[in-house]
Amino acid sequence: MTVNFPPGFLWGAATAAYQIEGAAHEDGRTPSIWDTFCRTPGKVLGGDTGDTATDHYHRRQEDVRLMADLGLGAYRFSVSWPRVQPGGRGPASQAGLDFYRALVDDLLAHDIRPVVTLYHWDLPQELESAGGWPERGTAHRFADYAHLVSEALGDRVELWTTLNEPWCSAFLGYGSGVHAPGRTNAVAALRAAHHLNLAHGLGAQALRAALPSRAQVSVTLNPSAVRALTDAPPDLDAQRRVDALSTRIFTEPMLRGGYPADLFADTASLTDWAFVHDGDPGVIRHPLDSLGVNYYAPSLVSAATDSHPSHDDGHGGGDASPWPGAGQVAFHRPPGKRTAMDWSVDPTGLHDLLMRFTQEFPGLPLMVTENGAAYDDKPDGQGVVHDPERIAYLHAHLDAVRRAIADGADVRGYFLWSLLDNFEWAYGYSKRFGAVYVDYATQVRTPKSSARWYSQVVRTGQLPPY
Ligand code: IFM
Repeated sequence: MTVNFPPGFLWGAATAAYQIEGAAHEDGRTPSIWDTFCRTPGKVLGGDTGDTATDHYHRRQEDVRLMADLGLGAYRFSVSWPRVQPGGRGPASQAGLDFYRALVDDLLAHDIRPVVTLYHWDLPQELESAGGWPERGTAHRFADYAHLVSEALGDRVELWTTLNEPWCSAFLGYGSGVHAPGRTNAVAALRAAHHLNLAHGLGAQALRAALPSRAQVSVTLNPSAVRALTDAPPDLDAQRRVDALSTRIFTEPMLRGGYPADLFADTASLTDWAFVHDGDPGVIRHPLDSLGVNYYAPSLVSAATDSHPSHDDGHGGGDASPWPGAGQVAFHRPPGKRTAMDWSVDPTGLHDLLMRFTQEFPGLPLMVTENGAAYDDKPDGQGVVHDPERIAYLHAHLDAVRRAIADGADVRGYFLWSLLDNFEWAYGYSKRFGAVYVDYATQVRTPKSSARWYSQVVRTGQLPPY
């Protein structure tokens, strides 16, 4: 049966600056923590860097035409902080801002709504050298940066997102160290999480102060759809711990104004959380116009036992953990199909998350700001890229969104990750998430069969039978 999505549903695709732009040394851009990390031996597969990426900085117009050909209604991209405010403080780079002004103008000329994310992981290296996210000052620098971007783009962008997936910035960047800046310190990771929350609150305030009242302010999280292996109390406790560290550490302060008590208890042997100052909760809690949810795969956990020792959750890091205070949690491989990231394919996790937030935060609109899958796509002899697994993945997950809407969730849009194959962080260019194939030697773009399929969904607002 063909099913319809609500009128006005926003259909889009997403990217992030460091993953696609390239032009790392042009027009005054200074290095970000990812430029430094890529140059640290052994950190990124194959020694890949974002120096050229998909050369979007120079192919902006071609890429916007591609989006228009697909019929996209919206495009979610991030602004590179070190491109528009070199060094992370002080005056703006007009050349950097001009790039985003031109991008937004191109999008609007094609009736594509720009959705700006201010921070998708590319902290200016100077700010990391001054302490990075574990230091409070970084949150204030972020607010200045938010102000500067909103002044430049506020007349033409209505949809704003402060941070993308702060869990990754804090816990992969400072806990397991598999992301930039590659530090492995549990307390630094918790401090980073708090200062990212503070940055969100201060940034949201700066946006509201500078933007016209029609502007909408949001944040994008990657909440964990975490399941317990059994209903036994120790396994349920493992689930609770991971839920606190992955999801409630952000949703509770951002949407309710305080950290969960169980998170403080779980991490009490590591820190007394004195870095949370009086007044911070009131700053972090900021009325949002929507909550962005990124979803790829669920997690399956239990209490660690002799037969199920605590082991890697798939985020790497060896002995260093992205889960401070959850050392006794064992992560399991859920059964079933997997993507090229070795992530399990389970759309019920997306439905569960959308329903959970509907129940926990009634009245808060939701937006699926990322969803997609990596597969080992290759052009055939005719240069055509067939990716039936991605079509199946997208179909199943859009069906989960459709079911959530039918069950009462107020989901306003869906953004496929990603428009283009791109730099997949520590995996370099080895993982292809794009609906559009990129030949990195020539930079030629070839829409995959999933792009044509998605285009039909976008144009009709209907999910065809599968
Ligand atoms: O590529 C990333 C993106 O930058 C953030 N969300 C997950 C994607 C796939 O790993």
